[in-house]
Amino acid sequence: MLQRDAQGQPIAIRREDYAAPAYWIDTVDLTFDLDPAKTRVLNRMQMRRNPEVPVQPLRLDGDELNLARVLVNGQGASFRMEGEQLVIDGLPDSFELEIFTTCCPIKNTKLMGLFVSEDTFFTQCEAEGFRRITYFLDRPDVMASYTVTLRASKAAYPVLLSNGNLVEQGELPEGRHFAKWVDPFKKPSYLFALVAGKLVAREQRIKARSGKEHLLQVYVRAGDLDKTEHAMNSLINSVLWDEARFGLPLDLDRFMIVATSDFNMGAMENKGLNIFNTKYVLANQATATDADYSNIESVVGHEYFHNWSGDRVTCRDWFQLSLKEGLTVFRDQEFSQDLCADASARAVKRIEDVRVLRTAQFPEDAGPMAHPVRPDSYIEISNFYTVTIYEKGAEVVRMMQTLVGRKGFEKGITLYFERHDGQAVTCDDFAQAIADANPESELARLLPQFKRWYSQAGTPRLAAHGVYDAQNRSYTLSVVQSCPPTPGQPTKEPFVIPLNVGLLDASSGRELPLQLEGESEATHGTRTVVLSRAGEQITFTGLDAEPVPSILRGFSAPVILDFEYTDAQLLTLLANDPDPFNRWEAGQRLGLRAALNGIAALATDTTPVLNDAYIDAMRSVLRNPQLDAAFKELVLTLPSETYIAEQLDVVDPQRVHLVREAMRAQLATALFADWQWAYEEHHDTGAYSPDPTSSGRRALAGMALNFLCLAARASGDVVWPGKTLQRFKDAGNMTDRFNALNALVSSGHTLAAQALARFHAIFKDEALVIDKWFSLQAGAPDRGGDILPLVKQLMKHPDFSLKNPNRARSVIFSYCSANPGAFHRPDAAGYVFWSERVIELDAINPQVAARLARALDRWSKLAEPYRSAAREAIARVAAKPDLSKDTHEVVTRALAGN
Ligand code: B3K
Ligand code: ZN
Repeated sequence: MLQRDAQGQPIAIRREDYAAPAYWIDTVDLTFDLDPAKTRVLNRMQMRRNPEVPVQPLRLDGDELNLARVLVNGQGASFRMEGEQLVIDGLPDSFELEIFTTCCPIKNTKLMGLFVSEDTFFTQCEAEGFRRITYFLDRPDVMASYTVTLRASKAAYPVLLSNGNLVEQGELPEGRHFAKWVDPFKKPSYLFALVAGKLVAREQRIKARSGKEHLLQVYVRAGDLDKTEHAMNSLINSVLWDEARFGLPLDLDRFMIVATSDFNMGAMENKGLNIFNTKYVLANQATATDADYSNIESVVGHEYFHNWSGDRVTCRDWFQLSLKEGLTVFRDQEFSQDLCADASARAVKRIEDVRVLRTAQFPEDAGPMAHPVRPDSYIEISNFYTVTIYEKGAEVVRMMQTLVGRKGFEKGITLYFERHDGQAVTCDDFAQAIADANPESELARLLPQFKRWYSQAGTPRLAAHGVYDAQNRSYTLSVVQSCPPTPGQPTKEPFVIPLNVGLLDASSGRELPLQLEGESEATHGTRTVVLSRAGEQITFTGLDAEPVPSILRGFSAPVILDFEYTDAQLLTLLANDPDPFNRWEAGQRLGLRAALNGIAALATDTTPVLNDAYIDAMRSVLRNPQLDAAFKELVLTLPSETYIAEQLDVVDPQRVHLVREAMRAQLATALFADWQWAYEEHHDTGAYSPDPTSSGRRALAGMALNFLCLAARASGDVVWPGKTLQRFKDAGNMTDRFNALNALVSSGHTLAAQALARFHAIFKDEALVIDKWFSLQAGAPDRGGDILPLVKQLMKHPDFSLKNPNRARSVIFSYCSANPGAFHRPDAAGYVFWSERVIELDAINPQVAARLARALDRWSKLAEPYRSAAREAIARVAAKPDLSKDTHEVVTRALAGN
């Protein structure tokens, strides 16, 4: 229920209002009688007053609970309800509180609290779901010891799981049984979990460095056991990696992962009992793509790493969410990189991560939902599980590592866990620990200013300019930083920015030694220059000619770099930069420049054209025997429509789409022979293995097939589409099969229909594959407005369901959030569709609805008629009475944006 103030406005929670809890909960003893229609929950807590807080009534959070009984020290107690809160006055300093409630898991479509998915009970408590299970101090700084007894029908729910160790189990009358679990670690309520149902497990015993044995389990439904090997291997690798890289061991005898097909997000790090969306667990070569394999590895790692960064040390309040999320994303990114066999594969991972940041987080930081990595206020915390908290938060941690060095960072992590183990702490505590472990570092010297990364929203911009002084043989880079206003933050102070720089010789492309003014010797390779003022100059000496600067190598800070590169300079970087990130970036800049010129030219009716130099450069990359296939695939991928749109002040999405499609068509035709060569050279990857080298080869072969089908569309050639269909039929793994299907669908070839039908027939019983089938169609390039009618048709398909988040995302989000060329229609029908779905979903699942609501975040940048139509659609949603506070917050912020 939406809580409103006297003016009828929903209440915002503010960081500055944080106060310690008035009571502590030492132990919680929960007994569940599980029943889908009416589950009984007996909650017995040992509590005491917090002596550091003035005496006040106890206020327990609740949400959609039926309260049956409240006992204090075994006696009936008087209490009152204030909204959804249960309030008890006149309590002694310490007492036992017993609360008996019931809830209805089968009707829980929000998937928060206790819910049923495919006849199995699951929970999701982060951030505020525990209050939907029992009345509680549902806040992360209240940490308690949990004992949990689960009782249920043995036939229907043979497996009963909760956090920690199984201490007792047995039979009960009437075909029921029970299991009792004790978690040896104190935890906040958001880490509580239970699972009950018909499940089977893949098991593996491992020995840690200490010699201690652990049991690892991956629980799934009976038919899915053959899809758990990769998740198990990822888990084993995670355990070994955290111990090796940060000295952080597994602290439990048993570590469980359970998969469910109904889940609002990717996965959840409940102590010892991680609950996962099936999408991030189940994989075999027939059903999962290389991208699925790599996502599973990251998400399994991510949740496992939370065991320390999140569970052992947690957040004091939800404003500190990035304390655990930013750090844990950083850790999972490092994990995936460390598993790579070589530098090229590491760079590919870095480029992929930066691409996510720039296509999703930069727009967020420039839009109405922009918020600092540590927000100052929220209405609904679920709306703040964002790319800013996660991905920008990870970049902030990465900058700390850059400033103190890899070893220094490891020391900092050790100190952080030594200091704060078992505590609920803040982002300040984290930064302080890293700095204190490295007292001589630039981070320690600049700490208060560095922490502006936590408090100031918006993406900083670096305007850089280079001047060569022939007389002094010097080159001076002037860098001016700025950051645009964001909601509630009209002005910004300068950031601390670690800037990785190198110089290339303009004629040979070779890397030049670096000698800063005042230094007696030159160094080789990349230098980190730490910027902290609004404007700075960096002068390099000993240079015989104007060099080509390679700035922001490895994307050393989450900023936008403006530098007036000439095409020639970019071509030099693309051909020679030893920093693979900037090598890729040079190609992106060239592609972006062509796109922006094309968009501007279209206004005067000239056809957009990629110039020969660009085409030749792309051919050289494609044919370069020194480069890996995965890297080539990234370089040859044009900047996305979303990324191009972000560079424009006023966006005509149709024009962006048209120009990018024209560029793709041109690449297809101009490089036709090269694509044939690339396909023939890379399509055979032998027995399936998801490693970076073979997945890179598959990615490049898939890209080649895509361009070959696109070229065939223009030329009328039937050979390649035919070959593609054959490839689709013969493929030995899902990656090759799906790439072939995609090539037919996205080129709009007539063979696509039969391939789609066949694909559905083969995989009709594989929900995750059927999601791909929906998503491919809803996300296909629009031709003359054909996608929206198709999307509406797909929603009538018997396999479609709005209640299953994965399925809803596969159709609706693939269209509204991931297919701008199809969604932004001049007739506004896409927006009307969007507003109807947001409203419809809001009544079922507010978290999913609020995510979808964000699809129009950037409406105020749109050109007319899109802008007015989008605003109207948002206003229509906002005007709906009884909106959840999730969706309400998103749409009102969007409208306030302009
Ligand atoms: N911590 C969870 C996210 C919970 C989202 C709640 N709306 C997953 C993760 O980041 O690992
Ligand atoms: Zn996380």
